[in-house]
Amino acid sequence: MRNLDKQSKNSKDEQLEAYRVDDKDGNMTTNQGLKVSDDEHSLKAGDRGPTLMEDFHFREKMTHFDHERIPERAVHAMGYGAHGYFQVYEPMKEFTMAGFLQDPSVKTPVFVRFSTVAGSKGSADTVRDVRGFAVKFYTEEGNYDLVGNNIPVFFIQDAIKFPDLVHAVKPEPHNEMPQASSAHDTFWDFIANNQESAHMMMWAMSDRAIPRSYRMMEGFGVHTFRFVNEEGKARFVKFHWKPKLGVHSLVWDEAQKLAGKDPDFHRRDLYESIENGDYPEYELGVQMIEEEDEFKYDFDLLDATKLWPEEIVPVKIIGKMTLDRNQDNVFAESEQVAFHPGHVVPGIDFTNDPLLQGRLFSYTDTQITRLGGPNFHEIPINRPVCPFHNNQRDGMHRMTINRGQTAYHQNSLAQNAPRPATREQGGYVHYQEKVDGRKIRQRSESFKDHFSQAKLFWNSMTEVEKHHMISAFRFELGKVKSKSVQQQVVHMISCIDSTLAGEVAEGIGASVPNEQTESGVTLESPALSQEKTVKVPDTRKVAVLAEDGYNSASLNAFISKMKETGMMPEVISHTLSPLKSEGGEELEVDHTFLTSDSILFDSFYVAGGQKSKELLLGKKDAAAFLKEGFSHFKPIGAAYEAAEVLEAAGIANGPGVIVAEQSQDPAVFSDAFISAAAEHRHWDREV
Ligand code: HDD
Repeated sequence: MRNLDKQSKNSKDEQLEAYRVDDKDGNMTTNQGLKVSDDEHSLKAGDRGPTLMEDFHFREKMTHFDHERIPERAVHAMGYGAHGYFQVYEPMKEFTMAGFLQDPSVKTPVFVRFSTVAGSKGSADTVRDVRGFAVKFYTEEGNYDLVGNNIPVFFIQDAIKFPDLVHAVKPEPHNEMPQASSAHDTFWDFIANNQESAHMMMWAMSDRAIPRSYRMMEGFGVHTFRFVNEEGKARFVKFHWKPKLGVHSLVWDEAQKLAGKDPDFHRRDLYESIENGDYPEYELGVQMIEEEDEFKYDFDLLDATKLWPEEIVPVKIIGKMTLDRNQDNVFAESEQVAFHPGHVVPGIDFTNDPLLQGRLFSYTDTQITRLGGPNFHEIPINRPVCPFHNNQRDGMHRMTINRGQTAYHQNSLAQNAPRPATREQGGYVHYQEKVDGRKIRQRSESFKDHFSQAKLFWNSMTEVEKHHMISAFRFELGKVKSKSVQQQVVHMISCIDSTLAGEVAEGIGASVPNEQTESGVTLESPALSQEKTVKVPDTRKVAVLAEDGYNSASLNAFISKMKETGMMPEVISHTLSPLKSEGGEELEVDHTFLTSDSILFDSFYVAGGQKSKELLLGKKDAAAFLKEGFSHFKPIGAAYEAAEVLEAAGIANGPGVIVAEQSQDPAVFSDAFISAAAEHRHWDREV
């Protein structure tokens, strides 16, 4: 049940309240308010006769249904949102005049939409893809949208190439396959022939592209933006979201199976954690570079295929976002929300990053088709919480009733209202950057190093992460049919790292280039490796395998300790009938082996009790369940008497396998299990 008391009430929530309708109050009516007497039968001439045109109720109901769908987003079609709030930790006055970044006591309402990029609306959550991380701040100075991804760089440097990138990654046009996957010829053909994508390619083949949860991934604004303070002083800034639960991923086998067993895995995880009161939290960080240091680095700050290594430009943590309320209606909120990187507030400005500049056009443009006209800002989820006035009028679905005679500027009839505001009054004044140049279609020389940071990323990975990347390349390129495209990609990889190129080439039967072309970069950025992330057990799911005759003393102690720690134990058995312990106590079963699967859990525990153990040993599914969890490197625990169940599954003692000792203090066992669960995965296990 939703914990309404713990949810914060805020100005956006109050505004949305005016639009919420509870359809259970009152009679059924037509859209004109006429009470409906029958919703089961169309109006006919006789009980076997034709339906009559006169049946306005039938026609209205059917017409509305016929027009229920709107075009899905061109990219990021599959997504899911949540409400929450943002609070800054300390005033940011020195760096920016943005009002929502000044007062730590102010909670700015936010709406966040997480998404995949390539798949259609309704496609599986756990595919290998970049994740969208779009945040709308409803500030008192207007809406500010930070429309980011979970990867800090992008495939291309100039927005003019965006349609090409998207055409390449989307299903191929002649057969509309494959859905929500980059493992096909056109995507890799694009990559090999647009080498600026090298760095992003490495991220997309890393574990970042298969997150465990939307709650366990970072977010990045990607572009270099500007912070501008009251004095008009500007600094370059990059935005980061850092999840309090750390950054964690699935393994590829698990991700693929989840796409079938629970295509809504990430949506469900977000929804359920908010319903349970386990509110996802992300800290906002900024990296800042002084304007005078613009050319101090060996990468161009305007190039969106480059990151600023955190070890060189530290991330300053400035606030926290908490997601504490699920949507009421996914269409009204997630589907109709309209983000735009050009929705800014005073104190936040753009740079000349050519990718950002192009985005500033694309987002409003796409909403006009998607949301059916230029008035999408009036849709409840998109309305600012502060008043908005201008001379824009009319258009499809206009809802505002603008009173008065004038709708132009300047005017004398309405004393020139609505009047532009001066900078002192809060008017947005663009940063007065001096620009001087010839009109040319060219890329700056400083954008032409595509491989150094790709190599930096590779150097920063642990051996396990490197191994995952090799497998990802082998998988993706192994699905490519064109030998030429495969070979071109191997050549491209060899410009990054020859060992990686060799491993990939071997896996797909391509040849390794003879000449040594790899990037000479030896630097590492440890912050890029997920293995160094925060490790906590909170909200981790534990599958508790038990049958009749379980030992209630040890199981009850284990379950209460898990709950106390903030972990989520769920009981799995062969049927949903309540279990009876050795002493006759009852225990509710949450799932059966049929309705559940090991891939839905982070860790496993086998309950004690002789009879329970024998029943678990008697059927193959418990062993299969545990074996799969083990092969995905997940922590596994067992009560002393249940050790045999692990043995039957071929699970030997080793990393992340914890079997209670005879008469061991349950608290000691639980602590060991909790530490193992916090580790997320035990990679040093032989599987
Ligand atoms: Fe984009 C949606 C993020 C480059 C054009 N983009 C969209 C969404 C996210 C991003 C998170 C989904 C928002 C939502 O949940 O509704 N896009 C990015 C990032 C980029 C990026 C981080 C590079 C740094 N995008 C990009 C370029 C263009 C677009 C270069 C075009 C010039 N993006 C769009 C779009 C979408 C979109 C076609 C589709 C639906 C929408 O805007 O509202 O306009």
